[in-house]
Amino acid sequence: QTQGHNPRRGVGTAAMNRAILDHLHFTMARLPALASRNDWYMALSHAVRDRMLDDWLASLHHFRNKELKVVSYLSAEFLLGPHLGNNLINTGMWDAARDAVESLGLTLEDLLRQEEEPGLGNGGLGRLAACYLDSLATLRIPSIGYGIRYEFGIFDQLIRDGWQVETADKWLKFGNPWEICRSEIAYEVKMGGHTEYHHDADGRLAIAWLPVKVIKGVAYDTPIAGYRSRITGLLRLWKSEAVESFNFQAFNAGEYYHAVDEKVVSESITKVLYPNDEPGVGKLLRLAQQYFFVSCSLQDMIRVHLLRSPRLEEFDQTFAVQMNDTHPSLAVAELMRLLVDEHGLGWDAAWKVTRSTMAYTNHTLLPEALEKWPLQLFANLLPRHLEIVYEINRRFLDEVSQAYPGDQARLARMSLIEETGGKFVRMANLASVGSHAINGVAHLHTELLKETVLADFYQMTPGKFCNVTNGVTPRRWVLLSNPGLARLISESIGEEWVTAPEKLRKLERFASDPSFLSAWRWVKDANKRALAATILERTGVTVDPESLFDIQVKRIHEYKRQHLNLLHILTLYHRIKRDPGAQIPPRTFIFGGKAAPGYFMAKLIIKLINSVAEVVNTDPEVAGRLKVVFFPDFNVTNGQLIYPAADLSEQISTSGKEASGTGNMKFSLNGALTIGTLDGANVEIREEVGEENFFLFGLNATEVQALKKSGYHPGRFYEEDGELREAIDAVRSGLFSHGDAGLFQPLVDHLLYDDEYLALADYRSYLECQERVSTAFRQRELWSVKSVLNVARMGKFSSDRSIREYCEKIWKVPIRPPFPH
Ligand code: DL6
Repeated sequence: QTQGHNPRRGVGTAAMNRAILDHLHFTMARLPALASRNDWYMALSHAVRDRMLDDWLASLHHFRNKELKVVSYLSAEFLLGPHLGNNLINTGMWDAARDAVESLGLTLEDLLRQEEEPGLGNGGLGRLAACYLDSLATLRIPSIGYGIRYEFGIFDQLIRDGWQVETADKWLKFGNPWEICRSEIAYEVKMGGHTEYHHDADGRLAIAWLPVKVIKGVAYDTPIAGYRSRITGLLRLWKSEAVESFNFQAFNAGEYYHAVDEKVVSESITKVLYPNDEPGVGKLLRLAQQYFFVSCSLQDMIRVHLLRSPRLEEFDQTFAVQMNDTHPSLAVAELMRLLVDEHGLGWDAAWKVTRSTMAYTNHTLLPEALEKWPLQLFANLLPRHLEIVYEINRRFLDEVSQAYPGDQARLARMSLIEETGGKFVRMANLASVGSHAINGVAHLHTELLKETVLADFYQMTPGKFCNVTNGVTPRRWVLLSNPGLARLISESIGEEWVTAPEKLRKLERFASDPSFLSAWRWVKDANKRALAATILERTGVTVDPESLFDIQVKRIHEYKRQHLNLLHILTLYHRIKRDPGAQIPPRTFIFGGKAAPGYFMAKLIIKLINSVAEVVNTDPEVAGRLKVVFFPDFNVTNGQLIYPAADLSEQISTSGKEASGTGNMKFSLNGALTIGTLDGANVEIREEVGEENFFLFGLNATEVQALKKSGYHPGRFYEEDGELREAIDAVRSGLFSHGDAGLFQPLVDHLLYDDEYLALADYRSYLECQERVSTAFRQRELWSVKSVLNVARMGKFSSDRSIREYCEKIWKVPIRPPFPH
């Protein structure tokens, strides 16, 4: 096509300008004079999407190449973050779009702000999936992300009187310009009912599943631009619909409301994302969601495979399927059902291909987070799958008995069915048995997985286990969110680091260059000022950008220990009140994160943060020295503003509890220093950046286990440490709750009499470490050196490296050289 004449193509400013006006007119049906900001955002987004389509269609066509194995990433969550900015960065259209928008009298910044981010995930696991899509497309690996098109994503968090209030995330309310509904790519998904056996004409046993309900899953496709790779990946999300959305019999009989019953029930499956950290047991709708998306995805994959080859025994040559945690682990039973019941494969052939296709990533060691479904609930929804699970289990337990004769306890532990205290289907066991590879998400996590939750499976099949440490995409998390830093880095060492982050090492030699260090500080200060302005706007709190920005943003959970951070703040508060001359550099403590709506203790922690903020921020005796902020509604968009502005990153979980963490990587990649325990990927971050550039404190995982085993008495730490006592007593006194001594009592009691996550045991070590932080921050030059060295040595934590490892170790997909640009 001739550049500039076709409004759908051409990436210069003039072409973009015409394309935006064209979409405003023909897509949004608006005159410029009457257009709202959303009209302009939609017009720009459509113009950008048009320009992604040539590459996308070429990429989709490429998938049909029989020689290529396609990675299928099954995930109940994709926490994508806003598309527009990322697409402009990855496709190289940023400057043209900005200029075009400005030529229309608007600003790109304003239009970027207009986008409602698709919050289709809870936190780390979903965001990881989004980073992996970016890397898969950037590395030109044929891939499809399969998931659920939730109508309401993760709730929006408001703070009212210090408490978290949840509101529905209506992300689709103004339309979604990035998705394409493929009404003709739709599958039927059966649910409930019972099975019947009969012999067919040839005398073979045939199994019929007679469901009570059939729901339709419709594909919604979103293009995922690789970074300058000319490859656009595919995210295919399923929306549930009624097979028949309108019941004419009911309507004709005058039952107008019943006429749409089916539609309402069917659509409820993909209505809302479940917040995690909620007790999973008993949530029929969640099990239905998991089955629904897994079934649609596998039916889709089988369709694609059959376009290439009629032999389903070769399915594993067409697809490598990665199960992102156990949420999609029904895929094991569903693929067996599709192969055996619907496509006539024998059990052994089906099992062989199922196992060699599937792989399982575990993301948590917390026993309460390991999914298991009440057997009866499972049987009611998925009667055929329960039979398949039983058969897998019977055969598997035979193998276990042969390997470990007489070991009944082991059999009971490894069984897919838990039978002590109620019957449950254990999804981690199903995923482990049905996969050829099982991986943890950081070295320590994988080791602990092998020693604890999956120890029996490791002992029986050690070769299945491997580690792939998580990573994050430097495109969204540096280029897009920290343009000042990205520019400074590229001016100094060239642009290669964006796809070859090991090149960041070249920054090391600039760490001794005073003018570079001052430019580095200038960037950080500008980011801090930008965050300070937003904090003022959102919370009404004025913070000093000169102060140390000490930030903890992540889900609120006791194991992540936001309350340990609070104990430090309270101790500093008391120290300054006791000794106004105390040498404590001014600090701004910034928290952010959502608590699961049903997690009482996490919500109480949010209330306490806000209550402490109220007292500290208005106490003239600490004015200019301490500020505490709870940044509401932490999400990807807000993260893009927050990570670049941090001086100190709080990664203070109890050692052995955080599988990996990825926020830790984003902070460090943006030049924050970390205060952290030896937990998750912190261990590897410290190894990479150097122990002198990382503030380490606390018990390690072995010590945590030993202390627990020997009998942990948190009360002793309280008795023996005066400052700790003072901090806790202040909370229980009502000082932060307008005299209501009872308000925080549950939290205090929890700490004093249980303290499952050892906050009191680590308190003193944390405090001493924080003093080292304060001392270091006073030497600004040295701090900046450490900050540069952090960024220089974070190359390992690019999600490109993680994806290459998955390709090599698990998917057996060839790695292609970077796209030349
Ligand atoms: O692997 C991604 C992310 C890790 O970085 C976090 O450490 C881990 O807590 C998180 N896990 C979950 C667990 N959800 N489930 N099940 O989100 O995964």
